[in-house]
Amino acid sequence: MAQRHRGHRRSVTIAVAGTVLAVMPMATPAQGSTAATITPASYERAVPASLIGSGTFSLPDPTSKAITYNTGLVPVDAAILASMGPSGADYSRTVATLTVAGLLPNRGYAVHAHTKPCGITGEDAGPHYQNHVDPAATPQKPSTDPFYANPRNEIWLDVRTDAAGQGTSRTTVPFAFTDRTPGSIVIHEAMSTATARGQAGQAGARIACLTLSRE
Ligand SMILES: [Cu+2]
Repeated sequence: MAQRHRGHRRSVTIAVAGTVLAVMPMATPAQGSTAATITPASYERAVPASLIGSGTFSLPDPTSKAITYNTGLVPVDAAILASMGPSGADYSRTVATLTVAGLLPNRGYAVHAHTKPCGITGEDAGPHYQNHVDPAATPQKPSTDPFYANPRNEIWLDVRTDAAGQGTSRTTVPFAFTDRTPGSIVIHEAMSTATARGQAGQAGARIACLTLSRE
């Protein structure tokens, strides 16, 4: 619980309290009928964004939401469904779920939320989404510090398929989305995500990607 009130979240709360009048008109479309009752105190408890994505994988194409970069491991027409949304009485947590079908049977796939939407190459999805962003990470050298690259500060959805190539996974993380949300779900070549110092979060080549949208 103490983590919620440190660092990033606190700075957002303060900024909102000072600028609530400027924020309110922009918030109105998303808040619907509750807009009239928004105050600085209640705004912080507004429901965080929910994200969803689904599709069947296609070869890289700028208009596709679900892209495979390795058809040997993620065949064209394999299917994926992912969702992320607030959980807990005060929306302080986020639940993420993943369902896949048509992948290789009886195989683990390492899967994470990444910061940006999918693109023509796997690298377009950016680094892993982190709640507290590793200050030492750079585009050339992504976070491998297990203090930041772990399944409580990132969203890991490593999945194992059954004999029919279907699988589901689910995780609950102890943070809510504030001003940032993930842009995609990336499937990696490795069968699970590394956790050791210097390797944490790594999972090999990016073999497929699903773009997430606000629900
Ligand atoms: Cu990843």
